[in-house]
Amino acid sequence: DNVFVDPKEKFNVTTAELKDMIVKHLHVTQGTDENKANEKAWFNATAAAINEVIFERVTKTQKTHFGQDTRAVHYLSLEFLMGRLLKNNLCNIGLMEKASEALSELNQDFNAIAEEEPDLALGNGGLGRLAACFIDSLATLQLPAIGYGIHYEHGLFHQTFQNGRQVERPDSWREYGNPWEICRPESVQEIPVYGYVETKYDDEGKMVKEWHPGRIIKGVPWDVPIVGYGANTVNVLRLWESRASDFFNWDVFNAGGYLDSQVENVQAETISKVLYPNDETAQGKELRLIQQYFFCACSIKDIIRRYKRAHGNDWSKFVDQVVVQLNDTHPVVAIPELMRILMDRVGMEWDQAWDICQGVFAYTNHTLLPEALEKWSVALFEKVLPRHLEIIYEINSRFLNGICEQAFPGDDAVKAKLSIIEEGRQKMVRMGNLAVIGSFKVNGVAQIHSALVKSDLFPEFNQIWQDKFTNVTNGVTPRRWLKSCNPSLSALIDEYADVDWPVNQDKIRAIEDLAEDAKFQKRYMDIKHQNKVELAKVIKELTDIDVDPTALFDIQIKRLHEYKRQQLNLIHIMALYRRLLQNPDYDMPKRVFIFGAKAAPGYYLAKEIIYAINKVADRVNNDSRIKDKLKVVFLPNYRVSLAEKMIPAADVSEQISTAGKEASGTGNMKLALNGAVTVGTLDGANIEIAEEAGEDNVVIFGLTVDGVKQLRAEGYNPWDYYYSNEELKAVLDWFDTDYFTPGKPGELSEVKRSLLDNGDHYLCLADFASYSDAQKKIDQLYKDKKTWAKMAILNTARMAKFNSDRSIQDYVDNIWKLEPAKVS
Ligand code: 26V
Repeated sequence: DNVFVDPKEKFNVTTAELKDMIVKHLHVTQGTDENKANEKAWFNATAAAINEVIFERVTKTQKTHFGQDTRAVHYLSLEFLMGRLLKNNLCNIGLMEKASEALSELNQDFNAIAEEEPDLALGNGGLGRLAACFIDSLATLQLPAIGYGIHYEHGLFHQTFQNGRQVERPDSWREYGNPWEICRPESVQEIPVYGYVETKYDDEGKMVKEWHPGRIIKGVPWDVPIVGYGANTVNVLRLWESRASDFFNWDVFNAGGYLDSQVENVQAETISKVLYPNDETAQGKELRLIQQYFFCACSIKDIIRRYKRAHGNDWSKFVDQVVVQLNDTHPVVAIPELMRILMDRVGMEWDQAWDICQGVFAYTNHTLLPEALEKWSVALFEKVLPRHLEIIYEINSRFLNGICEQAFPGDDAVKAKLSIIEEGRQKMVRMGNLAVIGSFKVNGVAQIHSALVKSDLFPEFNQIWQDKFTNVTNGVTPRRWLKSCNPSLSALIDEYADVDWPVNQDKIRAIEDLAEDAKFQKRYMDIKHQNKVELAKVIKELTDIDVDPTALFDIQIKRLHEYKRQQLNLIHIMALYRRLLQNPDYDMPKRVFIFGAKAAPGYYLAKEIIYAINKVADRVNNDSRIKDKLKVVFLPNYRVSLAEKMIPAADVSEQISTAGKEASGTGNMKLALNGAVTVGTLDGANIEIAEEAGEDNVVIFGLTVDGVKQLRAEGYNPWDYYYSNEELKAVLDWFDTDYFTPGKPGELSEVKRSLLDNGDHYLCLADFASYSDAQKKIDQLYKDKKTWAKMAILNTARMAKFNSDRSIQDYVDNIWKLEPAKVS
């Protein structure tokens, strides 16, 4: 029964019927007509029309799961970076062509209408986009699953540039409504916060704890349908919105405190107001802790409500029915929350409650960066969640005196390290340690990262529980990241691979045999060229810069962070510019360097790097001496929908993090899948990408993880590289002049300072020479059109490992132990 049915064959909705449905919704849900409607109304009507298919499937899926009493995974994440849903949903229900035809018969431009949709940007970057790819794969694989997150009123900020500097504006994605969500008032939850704990004794003399909360917050669920490819299963993403609890407010209200009650409303509604942009400053932010607790508590209650509907008060099957995946440490407060419910509400003893918790939670680590490992001060925890702090202390003392003492008898140094509580001037709760102690599995997100989680981050925990630590290499959905974002390449693949390649990606390997076929190479590279023509138009529109689509398009897209080393890319660009100034005939193919990146608003140096790239771009792009051989473009407001336009047009993919710092990367996978050649370090998933694509089809450079460790152990001194490399010295000194900021020398000096005086923490100077050589190799390869085409084709052909369906299957086999449920 695993026979694949092309989604196109499945819904026998004709183009004419779809047309009628869209027009009907223009009238009945948009209150307008074909003559008056603007593009927004057309977008909403189209969404409403396809929702007729989708919503029915949601109900059917839920009935099936309830009827079969399925085990399900609950994916808890503070972030879901969904992007736009119209094309994705059409792709997955197989109605893309018909919708496009229907709209064009109605004299509408389908692409313009799709552009009306705001991105659902409820995430920062990799971690949030991974969650989005995962829920797509879960539905496609027909697995019973639900995503839980926050219904932020404002997603990740909108970025503009003013004189080359980043300016943030609020993102109001929902300002004019969102057709993809359903409010579920029947599943509202009430969540306590603040207050104090009373210790009491019941009739049998047993100690009981009663939490008297200081405030109650209401959680309102909004469900976004998640359509699997083929649309058999439509799961939901359930996002919680905070409101003031009516129940709690009435007292104040009745006492004549109408205005006070409005203040309470504002405070309660603040919880789901805005997504935190990731920077170090979230630590100690009370609102962030409340966000985490609010959505965990709503989700745990929701899970228990659903379980009880099937099993009443019989808790014996809970661990068989429920698995909760914690996306980083952000939702880890769910562990003490479930303990609290089981003990204080259900009345279980500690051991039974703890067994249940340990059977339910699994934790994914997404970063080794010390500054990103979450810690909360004990004082803050006690103020917001007094009962949870007690439970955490109890978990900790049982762990330290039990398992830890057995494994490391009398070793106080190890105990201090493994303790959930960090002692010191200010006591802290270490969320990573709590996650490891409370979960039955802990995974990293690429082979090398998972190895480092074991060897460097949690070595003693790994000694205690060797079976707990595992790897699941990340992946991306080929539905969004190839089929719908690159329709021309997909059509070409359709000619040579079975139609089910979007679910059986291995089938794309069929084009391996054509990698050296001149005709196929031409067709493949013509498509790449056409995608570059399209991107050139976008660049012109957004920046007014003219770029030549025959030039090599070199793309670096990811959050701006020192460890990702956009500054290394920049100093290499400056070196090329200098070579061209010194020798106008310097031998290199025309290149366009394209960046997309948001900096966290409080990350000073990241913003200086953006400014420096923009200033260098201004100078380079307007210097006639270099005859357009070099262009630099920084596209503003990088986001999922912009990525979908950039990735299909990339020739080169920049993946140049300091080895050991990038846990996995997922943009690297999307770019390679679309035929970009990776210039990368041996870091994160780059290593596995090189293995799959073949060493000849990527360009690797730089220090390895061991090399980095060795250099640091020897004592790294960036000045050695500065003084011994004439070109590097000249480029760095350039930052102090006014060459790029006329009349304002020193405006770019912060970048230089970070690379010299401040110690070049991410070893840019150590890797510069090797990076420059790698880029020379790219120049040579690109000149040989046949070789280049072959490399690009083989990258597309060999990326099946990085399908998020494979990642999900790994989670299913090694962690979740789930069975698919066929929805007929
Ligand atoms: C930290 C913080 C702290 C302050 C408040 C908001 C916030 C949000 C996120 C984070 C940590 C982000 C960790 C992360 O995004 N890791 C990335 O995960 C990707 C998916 O596994 C992986 O591909 C990237 O290499 C990794 O950097």
